[in-house]
Amino acid sequence: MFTKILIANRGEIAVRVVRACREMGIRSVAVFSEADRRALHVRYADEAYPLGPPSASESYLVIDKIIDVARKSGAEAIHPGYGFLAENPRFAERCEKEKIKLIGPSAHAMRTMGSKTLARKTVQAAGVPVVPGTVEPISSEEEVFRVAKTIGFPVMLKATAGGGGKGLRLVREEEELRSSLRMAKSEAKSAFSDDSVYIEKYIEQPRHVEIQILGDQHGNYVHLCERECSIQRRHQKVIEESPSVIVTPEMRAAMGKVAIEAARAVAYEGAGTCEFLVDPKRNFYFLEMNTRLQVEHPITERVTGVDIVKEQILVAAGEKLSIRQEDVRQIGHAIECRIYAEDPDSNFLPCPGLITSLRTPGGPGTRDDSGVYEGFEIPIYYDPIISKLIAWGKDRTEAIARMKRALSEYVVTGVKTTIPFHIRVMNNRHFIKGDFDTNFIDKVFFKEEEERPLKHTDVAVIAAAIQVFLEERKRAVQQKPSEAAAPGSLWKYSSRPGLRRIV
Ligand code: MV4
Repeated sequence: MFTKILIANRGEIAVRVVRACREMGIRSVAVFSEADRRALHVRYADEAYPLGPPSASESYLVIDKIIDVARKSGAEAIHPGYGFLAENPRFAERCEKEKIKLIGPSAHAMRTMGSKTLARKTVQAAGVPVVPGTVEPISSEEEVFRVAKTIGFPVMLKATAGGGGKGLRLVREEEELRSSLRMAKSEAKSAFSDDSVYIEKYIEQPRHVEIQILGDQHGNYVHLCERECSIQRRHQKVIEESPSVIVTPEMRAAMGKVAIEAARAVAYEGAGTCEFLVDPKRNFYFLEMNTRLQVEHPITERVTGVDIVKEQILVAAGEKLSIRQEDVRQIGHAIECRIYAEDPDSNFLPCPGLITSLRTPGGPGTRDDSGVYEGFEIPIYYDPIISKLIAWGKDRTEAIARMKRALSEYVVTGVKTTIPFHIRVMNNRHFIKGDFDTNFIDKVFFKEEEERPLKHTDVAVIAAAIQVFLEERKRAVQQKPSEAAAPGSLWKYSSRPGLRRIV
């Protein structure tokens, strides 16, 4: 086993990996940019080394700097977390050359899955159902017309180097095809310096369901069932759950089996995820494979009891997976809400800044994976995530109730957060029924909230609340000085919880 692991990441995921190391008796090495000098991952790790300027391209993304710290600290392995260098095959090759074990799949697996056409070709050959379309980039305008007519409109043009929503173009009819192709190519070129695109049949009202897999160096594979990730905004997941309400036991077994075949096709090692689109008739199609630990891995850990990060470390050290497929059980229901320093009332505008007070929820069935603390200033340079709140229950109803309870306990001041938004989703009738697809947030949730007429009872409640507020203020002002604490003092309010503080 390794004695020391470098974590080439920051924030909550770096904290998550440090925790696994500590439990396994492995020393942890943190790296940090100038903006992260006081970050939690730096405090929790056994050692920490500076990387330089705040901008990721001058710190967390600089391969030479990371390798240099690994050398200096004597780390035998590097955990890349997610984002930054996690799916970079050049980084994987460099680690190989330096004889430092990268905790993750080979450069070959990353490269194959990184090219969306090569991934489609490879998994299709392994018997995995892919969305109808091309497995090679489009070579001419004639070809795009021919293929689109064969598979039928609507179609989607996608960047070969894409993934995660960049370089996508929906084409509803033949007339739009030529101009859409030009636009898709120019978008792909500016985003990825690679203008190649391919074509797929457009799946209407799809759900995004993904399968977590684990593989070791001895050819053993297990899948850890599915995660439902359809609740997304601008291709960023906001709420995930496991199990998915639409996945039947037969479907789970079938999706798990093909996910393992996809992994086997690239001799996959470590933790990985196969994303699928599921149409309203429950047909499923491979979309892409993520060759990293994912943000939402805790919900799978919660329902299966498997510590995915520990398994990653074990298999990277050459050990066999600690579990067999027949031991995998999905127990109860887990939901994750990603809590961001963003203003849901201003189009989710990022609101980084100082966290002036913080009280995290606890109690039965909750987990809060966070990289922040009271007094920490969320830097402007990175993803403004505050935490991932996970609630577990014996069934979906209990998981939702616990999530609502935990969200109501959560207090963050100093920055705006997405907590109120999550509370609204947990109360949404479509969400409660499990009736949603990838269009839920924009086309259903916000639209419905905007159009909802104000009921007379709502107006009465608002009027009553204003009345109570005014009366309380009058009472506060009328209090005798001997009784009333100084304005703004918390003494009075701490012993009399019924009294609201009037500022
Ligand atoms: C699709 C699709 C419908 N049909 N492909 C968006 C992100 C990228 N990973 C693939 N995406 C989609 N590909 C076909 N052939 C619909 C989407 C899509 C989507 C997928 C998953 C989660 C959220 C989404 C939101 C909009 C579109």
